[in-house]
Amino acid sequence: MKLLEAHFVTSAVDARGVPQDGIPHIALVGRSNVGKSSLINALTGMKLARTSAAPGKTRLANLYRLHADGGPGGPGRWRVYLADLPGYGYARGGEASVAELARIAESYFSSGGRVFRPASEPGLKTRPTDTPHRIAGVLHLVDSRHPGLEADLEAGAWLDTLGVNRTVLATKIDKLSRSERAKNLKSFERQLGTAPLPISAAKGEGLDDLWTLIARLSR
Ligand SMILES: Nc1nc2c(ncn2[C@@H]2O[C@H](COP(=O)(O)OP(=O)(O)O)[C@@H](O)[C@H]2O)c(=O)[nH]1
Ligand SMILES: [Mg+2]
Repeated sequence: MKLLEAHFVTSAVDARGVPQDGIPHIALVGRSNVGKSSLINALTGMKLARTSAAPGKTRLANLYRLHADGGPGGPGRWRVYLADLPGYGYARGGEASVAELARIAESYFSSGGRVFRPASEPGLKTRPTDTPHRIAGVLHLVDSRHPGLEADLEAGAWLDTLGVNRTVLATKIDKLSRSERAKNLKSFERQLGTAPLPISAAKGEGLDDLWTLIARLSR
């Protein structure tokens, strides 16, 4: 697989700001500071996304368009948007993380053909909208050093109600010793119901596997 081009395209404020060009999206979701921007830069080998030691900078959905050739499925060119959504788990004043995520991500996900309905309407959790963008998958980033955070568990449960393919990425894996790594990955698997893919934007671990996943979801 070869990356041909990668660009920052736009900061979408609401659903109308999302390009309706038929290119599928993969959304990056996670707590502020978990490493979303660093991952986009590591995947592309470019400084496309602003990274920061101070959490809570992204207020909009930042869209990055990738153009690649090959990968699983053989030769052929394909495109995908990586959508860097605002981080959750940073609100002051006690707003529940899941409410925060729902608020910031709602128009993004609802314009993807899925509208979140209250539980009082059983069987009507989703409905198509007029101009959907296809969300091919969600990358749910969790910090490999901190299993069991309430915000991540709530977010995982909320994302599952959307019915989108969700992959958990355990970020900053380079910061763990061998024994911590095994222990924490097991904890995440138990808590989130799926084995996370360990990744390091700093050292490159897991990025080949992630590219394979992105190609599989996008093509
Ligand atoms: N050691 C290490 N640090 C990382 C890694 N990924 C991100 N960071 C650091 O974590 C901080 C937050 O990263 P950033 O990408 O801005 O997080 P975002 O808020 O989710 O976009 C920055 O100081 C990064 O340098 C990683 O894989 N390994
Ligand atoms: Mg960021």
